[in-house]
Amino acid sequence: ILGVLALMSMLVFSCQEPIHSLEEAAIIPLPTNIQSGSGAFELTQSASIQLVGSSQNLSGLGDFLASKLRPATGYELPVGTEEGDIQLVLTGNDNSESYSLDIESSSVKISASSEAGLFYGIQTFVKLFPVAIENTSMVQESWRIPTGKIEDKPDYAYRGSMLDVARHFFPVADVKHYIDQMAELKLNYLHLHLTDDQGWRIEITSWPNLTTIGGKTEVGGGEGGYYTQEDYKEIVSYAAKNYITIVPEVDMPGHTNAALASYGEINPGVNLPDGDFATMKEGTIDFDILDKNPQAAELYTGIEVGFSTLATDKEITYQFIDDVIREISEITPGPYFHIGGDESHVTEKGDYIYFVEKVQEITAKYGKTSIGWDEIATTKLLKGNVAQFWALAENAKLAKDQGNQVLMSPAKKAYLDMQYDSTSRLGLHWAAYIELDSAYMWDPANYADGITKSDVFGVEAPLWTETITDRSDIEYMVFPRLAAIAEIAWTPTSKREWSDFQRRIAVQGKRWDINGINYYKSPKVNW
Ligand code: TNX
Repeated sequence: ILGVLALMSMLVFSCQEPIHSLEEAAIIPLPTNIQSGSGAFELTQSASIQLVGSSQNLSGLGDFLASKLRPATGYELPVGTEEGDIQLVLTGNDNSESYSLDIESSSVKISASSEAGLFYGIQTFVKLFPVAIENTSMVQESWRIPTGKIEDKPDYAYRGSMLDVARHFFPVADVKHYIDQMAELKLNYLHLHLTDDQGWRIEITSWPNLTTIGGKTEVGGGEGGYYTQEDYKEIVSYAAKNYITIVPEVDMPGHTNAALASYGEINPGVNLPDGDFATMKEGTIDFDILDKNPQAAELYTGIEVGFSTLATDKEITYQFIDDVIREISEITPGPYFHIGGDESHVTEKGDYIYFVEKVQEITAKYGKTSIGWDEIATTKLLKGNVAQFWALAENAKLAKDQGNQVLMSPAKKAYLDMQYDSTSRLGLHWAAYIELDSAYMWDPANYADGITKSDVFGVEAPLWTETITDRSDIEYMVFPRLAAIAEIAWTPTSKREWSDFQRRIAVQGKRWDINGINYYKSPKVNW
């Protein structure tokens, strides 16, 4: 009897019941509109994918869908223009990210007026199948999904995450893996925090020491690393295939110790090679030369913030910044360049304003819109530039009052490096402990005093990596919270419900299990 019971429980465990209506589907982010039908569509051996319409990558989208369904089903799923059971219909070529998904008992139609919309429709479709669809080798299942119709579009056009590759360096493969996970959640911007006190992570050919010196370490004294421009291009194009735009950040004028260690001339002040400035007699030293060439800073591997600053009053600093922004902009097809601007505690206020205004001009000269941490709103913002709210509502308000928008990343809700609770092995807690329910229950349009929906540019969840050293650590801090933030960015607040999210995230956990993702098993969820 025991043996029979064990066998039965194994069976229950291994074949998850197919869902009986579309409303039971566990899709994250929750689609805006779901109408259940009364039948079922079954994906069978003979199924094929039909492309309707034309665009640069329509067939790539067909292949993408096939590649999601082939491994677990073992079906061939040919992709072409002949009549097929699954139709991908591209009806236009605009910026919309909306899609509709019609499931009838004999066919499925995913249609959209943009490739991105089709991509999201595909992501939703795949998640209607039993979770076993995630397997990379064949499983016996009945691949049935309920009929009905989904119409869906995002609430915010900018749905992002940030990865801090400066405090700890992560190889290209880890970034690609992160991109895959983001794409499943319909996130569309990956902000790479490429520079900080502890490391410079992007090759700048005109200033090679940035990587040969500044890239050689990280928090805790590890060996660091950097992306060559070829690596960066590879990340950009991999992201683009997932309808994700890269936003590069060069944090300045603070958070620049790695750059200051690489080149003496961009350091503030005059540091004499040996000896004491005060005891030098006038006429014995060439102040001009010294002023151009103060000593470089020491490399830094701790986790304090706010101690470094570029020289804001030197021509050479702006030449440096011009070169950096030019080189990175040339290999960045996206419209945004993040200029940092946070925690510049050792830059005089007036110098900070002068600096940030000048850097915005340089960014604009290279055709990019600037994004910066909320402190940049204390300067005059160029039209269209964006302040990223993380701490100070009064800064968000300053941006709004200038007619600029705010990207919402409140540290108390959206910071993925915050510990879940006091027992978390990784993370910091200066802003808050953020359990999954806390990460889920807030509204970007109603969070910072004085900021309303029309002021909100979008939502972004940053992962700072002072305490994070590898892919598995990243996954532990990011999941499940990134799913919560993705839903906040995609699904209108009026449609979101914590109890329903709890149900859906538990199913998502099963998908993560199959994919080997090291997510945090929050006690708030019945996994
Ligand atoms: C504050 S948030 C920072 C980062 C740290 C982070 C740690 C912001 C704009 N600056 O430099 O990594 O806290 O949580």
